[in-house]
Amino acid sequence: MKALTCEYHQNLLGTDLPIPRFTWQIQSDKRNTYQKAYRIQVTKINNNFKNPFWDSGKIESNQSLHVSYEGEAVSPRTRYFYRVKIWDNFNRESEWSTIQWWETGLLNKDNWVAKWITPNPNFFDPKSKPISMLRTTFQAQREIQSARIYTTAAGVYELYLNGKKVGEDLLAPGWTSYTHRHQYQTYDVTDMISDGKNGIGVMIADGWYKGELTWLSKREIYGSERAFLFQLHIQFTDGSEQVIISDNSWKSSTGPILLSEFYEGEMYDARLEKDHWTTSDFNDSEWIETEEFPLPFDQLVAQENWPTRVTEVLYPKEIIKTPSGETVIDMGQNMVGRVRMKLNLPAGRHIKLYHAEVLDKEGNFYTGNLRKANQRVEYISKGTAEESYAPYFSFQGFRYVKVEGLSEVDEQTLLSSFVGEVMHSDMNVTGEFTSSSELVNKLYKNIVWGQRGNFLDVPTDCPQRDERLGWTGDAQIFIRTAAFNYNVAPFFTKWLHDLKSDQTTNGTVPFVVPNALGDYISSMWGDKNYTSSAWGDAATICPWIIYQCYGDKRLLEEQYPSMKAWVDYIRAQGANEYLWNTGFHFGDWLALDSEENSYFGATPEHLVATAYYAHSTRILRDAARVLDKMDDEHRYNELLTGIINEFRKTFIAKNGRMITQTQTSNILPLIFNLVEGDTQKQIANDLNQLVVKNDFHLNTGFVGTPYLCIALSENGYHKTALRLLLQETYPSWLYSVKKGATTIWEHWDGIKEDGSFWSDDMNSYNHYAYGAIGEWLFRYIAGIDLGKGEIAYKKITIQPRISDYGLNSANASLESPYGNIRSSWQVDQNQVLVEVEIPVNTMADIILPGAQVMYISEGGGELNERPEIRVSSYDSENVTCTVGSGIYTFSYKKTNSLVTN
Ligand code: RAM
Repeated sequence: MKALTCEYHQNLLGTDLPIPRFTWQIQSDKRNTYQKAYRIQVTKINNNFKNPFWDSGKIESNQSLHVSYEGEAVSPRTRYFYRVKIWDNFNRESEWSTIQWWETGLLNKDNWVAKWITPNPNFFDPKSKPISMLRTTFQAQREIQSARIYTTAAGVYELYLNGKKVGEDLLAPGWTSYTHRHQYQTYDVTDMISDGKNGIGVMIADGWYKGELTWLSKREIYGSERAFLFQLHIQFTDGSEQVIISDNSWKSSTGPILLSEFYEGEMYDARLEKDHWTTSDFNDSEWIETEEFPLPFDQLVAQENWPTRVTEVLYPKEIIKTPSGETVIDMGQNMVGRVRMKLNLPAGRHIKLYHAEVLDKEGNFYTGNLRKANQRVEYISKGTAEESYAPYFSFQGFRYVKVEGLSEVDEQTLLSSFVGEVMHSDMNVTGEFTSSSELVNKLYKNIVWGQRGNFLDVPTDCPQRDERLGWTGDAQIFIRTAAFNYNVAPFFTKWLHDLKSDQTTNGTVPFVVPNALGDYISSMWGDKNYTSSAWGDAATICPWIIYQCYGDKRLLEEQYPSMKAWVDYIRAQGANEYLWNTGFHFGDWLALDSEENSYFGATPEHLVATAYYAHSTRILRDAARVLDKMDDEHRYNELLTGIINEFRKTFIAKNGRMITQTQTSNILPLIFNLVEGDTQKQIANDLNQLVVKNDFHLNTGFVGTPYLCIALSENGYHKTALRLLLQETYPSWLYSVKKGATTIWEHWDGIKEDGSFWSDDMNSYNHYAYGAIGEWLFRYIAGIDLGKGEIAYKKITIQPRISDYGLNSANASLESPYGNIRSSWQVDQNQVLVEVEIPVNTMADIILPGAQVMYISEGGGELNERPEIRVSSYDSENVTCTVGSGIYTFSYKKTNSLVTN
């Protein structure tokens, strides 16, 4: 038995889920191993499984993902230990797994006894910038057995107990649609509490709750007051309990953080620090009382997402003196997080740090593209040895840091005084991709960095300018790639719950989730509904992808009403129910075939809208099937047929060609299965021709780009797709790599060939959308894919598209729910080597291109010596071997041109 998890976590602290699910991976020394039966036991007393709280008994089943707990109803604040054993197809019974646990949170609002409190408004102007500090003390009455804190804030908070930070989470409670859903966190503080006197302190900043958001400089979107909620339960060894809560006996003050905002940055005067303010013996006689505050409790939910943390520390590459005389630290990587400094300075020294993504073509520090986001961090020293500081409640998107106030410090000291702390949702890494092209490898790294920078609690478009919003379109475009790189199931579970909360009663999905923009854009474009095709479709696409990649049927079920409301919304929009030809749309956003200075690509917006309408309807129909909703399945199947017919009538000419000849117009019908037979061939041919005529350059935007290479590879033009990938001149993926990019840009020409920039009004250098090519790298270059119609990689397709063009090797792995999948190939002259790893309890079709059955060897022996490998089909181009789990090494001489097109 390998990795055993409960709701994607090894040990899960503080969940409100009444029925958690278990998943396990199995190890075997034999090929072709699968599970025949399992048994799960749960106990409330560690190690005591003699009288388990729940025992599933031996269940004959091959299910090893998301097996639901079926014992008695769980109690709040309770730890449950669990273990699993399995029986396999070789009649082997495994040992019991290691013992792991999950622990419930407060479960429902009735279990909150704490009060929301806020700094007294008579003493603290709620508009004031210094961040709030709240504190109290308490006496632990007896010998402590265990202690838990349940806590959250209106704002963002950091909590301290007896002088130490509680947990490693940053920017808790994260960003949700607070009016509907407000996460609280659970911390195990057993080891932090002393017998006797204890002190608690918390700092609260405005954060997403009331701080500045959007380029419209909106403030107080969710509320006007910072507030805090805290409940500590201490269990004593004698079985008694003590509860410490937030109430108006807490006191408040302000301290060294004079300002902290996401866009603006942070201002810290170390001379104002209040030493030991979170310990019990601090003298708070001058602190002011707090007030109880009437925030509701119904919207409180236990943390769903991975917490935000520092996941890596980067060391500066060099110090640059720019032509205009600035001192700039180069981190060598466009990163998101904060700079930590460690300095020895006299008291009162004022240091300013400015953060930028790029230097301009003269090599000077450049912040034009940040718009109103100052990204400025100021620190005033207190004059002690080794002062260490990094912003608490702000984060920056940057590669370069301009330093002011340290002119006498030499370069070496500067280099050793600063580090970059990379921050994002702390998701597990699941993917890896390399190939024989260093440039492609760099592109892949840039894609991963784009995800890290923009998966900071919500999937944002960009992490640096005065925006950083959860644009729905960007999220749906990138989600499949994201699910290769990292485990994003909890991340999207939380975000989709917010999407559902922010969806309006008529089904409209806002442009951004959480909806910080309100109806601004609609008023700008005069549309009554603030939504757009391809953006709102995140409502159907995202839950479906999470279902496909992780087998998460519960999320699909939870989102189903939202998915349905979105499709029904579209149905009510068009001139007839099969067409979406009204309203505002972003269309093929930022495509290069747009008119001069326009953001809107040339592909007709209603073609995009209707194609996506079909796509969402198909997903909804398939989801209805999965969820056994037969009437809906039938209804939406009919709707889909109607939309496809209408799409063909409206957007395909009599000669079987798209009425507009843009790359994206041809991509969409291929990718969304809106055409077949000769029409499909014609459209694929047209797409290929458009690329060829453009000298193997793309000109697609947000809608076309993610699917361009897939449409080509799927329709017999893989070589064209490869040429697009390997294209180094503008516009192409590798163009930015050649220009030194370390992340993905928002515009193909973010930096133009002459070194000048795209206009400041919208030019991010860390925008993951075009990184959606990552999906194609995994599925069509390395060839790791879900079996057709399969979920969670229960059945895998390994189909390396080995080519005689460009690449001669590729290697990818994916930590799937069942375990590691790997596909690695290399071609040397005509000799092909394919190495594959398939996890236990799954099967795979391995499609070997250019192979002939009798010339294939595996692990040094002939195929017919390997009864566990079944040749399930072959033709003149491919041999398909069907296998169970194991590691396989195929080698053969290729017998024909590997990729004909
Ligand atoms: C800009 C960004 C974002 C995009 C919207 C439509 O704010 O480019 O990525 O989704 O426009």
